Amino acid sequence: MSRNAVKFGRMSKKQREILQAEVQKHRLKEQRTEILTNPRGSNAQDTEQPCTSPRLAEAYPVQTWSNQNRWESSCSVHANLASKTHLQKDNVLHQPHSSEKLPTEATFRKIYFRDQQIQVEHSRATMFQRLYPVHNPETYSNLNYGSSITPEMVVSSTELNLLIQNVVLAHQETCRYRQDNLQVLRWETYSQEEVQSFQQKSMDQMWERCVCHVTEAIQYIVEFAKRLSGFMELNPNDQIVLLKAGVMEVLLIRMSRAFNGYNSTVFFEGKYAPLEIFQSLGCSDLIVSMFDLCHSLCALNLSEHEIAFISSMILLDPGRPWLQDKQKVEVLHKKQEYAFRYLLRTSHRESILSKLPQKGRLLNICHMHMEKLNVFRQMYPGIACESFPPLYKELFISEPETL
Ligand code: HC3
Repeated sequence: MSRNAVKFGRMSKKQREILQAEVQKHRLKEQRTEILTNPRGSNAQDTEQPCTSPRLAEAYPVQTWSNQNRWESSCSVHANLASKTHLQKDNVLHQPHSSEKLPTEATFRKIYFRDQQIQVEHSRATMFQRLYPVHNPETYSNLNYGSSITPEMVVSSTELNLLIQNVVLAHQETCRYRQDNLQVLRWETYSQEEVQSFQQKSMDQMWERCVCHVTEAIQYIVEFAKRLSGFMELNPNDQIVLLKAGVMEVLLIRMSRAFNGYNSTVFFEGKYAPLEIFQSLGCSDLIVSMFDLCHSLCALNLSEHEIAFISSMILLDPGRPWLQDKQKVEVLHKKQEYAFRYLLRTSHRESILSKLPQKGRLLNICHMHMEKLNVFRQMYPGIACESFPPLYKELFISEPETL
């Protein structure tokens, strides 16, 4: 999208699409309000927004509120729930099930996680739309609450503490699942029959499903980046460069939070899943590498604060190619580094620095992911083109090919 087109009032095709998406969003908001006040009303099912395509809709049949699999299998439900405000969420917590039997285990999980959810309602929004929502033009320059920190190096402990607060809060506010909730569920694993039923899914079905979840996780990471002090003050090109280069690495770090190192399982669609569950994706070497990395990270017993800083430093990496204002990113990165070291010093955890996975290891997994994606695209060109969410395509499929 040409940024000048926005600036000078011309209406490009993309911009028209953005506007249309906005109108659609408002319509959906109205419909959601209807669901909140009338959760089992006749319109409730019509508002389901499949995350990707009719194919996915087939994979996730529309079900009723009391069906156990509903939340676990549908991205659109995540997106719907996530877009509610806190007030609305409270309403949902106390009202929708009142006319029903006791909540099922799945709905319990749904309720349990809800307080952590943030706005991810444009499940089809691209990176640019995410960074600069049309209705909120001031996002780029004014809204960064960390902007009081000057560009100079931070030195005082007060400033370091502010920076720590910023990174930790950004992380807390943008994690799909709370650590304590993940802990509670960590022994809830899929049965052998359930594993087999995942294994029987076709390759394309499983890819669509995983890509949908991965994209949702990435939406949260974009939100995390936006809340990092100084990020929104970078020029738009550099924001996109940093996100494109860093999101997958941060996803891997975040994955370790949702990983149980004792039985090698990862939280997936409501339960902990062994790597065999992903068999039909046809990329076991990639999944093995991801699981191995999680093992190494889990062995470090990283705190949420530490995970937050590792993530922010990955995102604000001045070494990424194609940065226009590398220096500005360098300053931010240095500040992060000071604050991280300060945090580690105060918690006597400096020793973890030498044990963190090497950059190359993360990069290697990202390359493997790209390779597997390319193989999949060759096998199923239509699916990658038509059914993958725009954000995923924007990040992992280069521009001319996405057209
Ligand atoms: C299981 C998963 C990786 C982990 C993803 C996590 C648990 C990461 C932390 C986020 O906060 C929440 C989250 C959401 C989705 C989870 C992913 C779904 C699929 C992926 C597998 C390892 C398969 C990856 C396959 C492929 C080829 C698309 O990358």
